[in-house]
Amino acid sequence: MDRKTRQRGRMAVALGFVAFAAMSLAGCGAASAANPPARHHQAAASSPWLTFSASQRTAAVTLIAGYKGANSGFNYDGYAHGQMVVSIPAGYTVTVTLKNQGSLPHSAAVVAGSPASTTLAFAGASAPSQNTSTGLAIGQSAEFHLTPKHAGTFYIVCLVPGHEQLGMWLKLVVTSGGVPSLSD
Ligand SMILES: [Cu+2]
Repeated sequence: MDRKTRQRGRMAVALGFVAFAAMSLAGCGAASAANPPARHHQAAASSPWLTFSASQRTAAVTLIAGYKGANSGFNYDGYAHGQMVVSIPAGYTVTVTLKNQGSLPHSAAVVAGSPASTTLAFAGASAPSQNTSTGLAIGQSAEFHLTPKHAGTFYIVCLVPGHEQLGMWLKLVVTSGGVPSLSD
């Protein structure tokens, strides 16, 4: 690699970072404009909590723990007690990002059968990846991926003891077709 190529490489990285930072800022703006623990029925592509690519069969779910203190802070994106349903078609690869904006540690794990279950329904389907009962420290983020192969009903739950009982869980429905969506 000659020096010019290297400089161009560095420039590209710098530009990429600026673009990323701008996107992050835009993302925050969009989230706060869209805000109130929103009644966003079928928000899908325009939702701050779910984006997807039908052609690549990928989806990204953002879970903000302790969002605006709803349900005494025991919520994801302002929702608790299964109020928000995340629907993902089987075969999609889903990236779930947990951001802890609450005042306590929290985690997010995908379980089956009942929200009270503490057994992961998919290998590695938790954030943080270890110590889910200790949870993610305040202000931290972590992500995990899952690719559900079959339709079914699952739950996204906080495994910090007591939190699920206080309502810190959402529903995750794996559908046999369609596109990803959110409903409440
Ligand atoms: Cu929690």
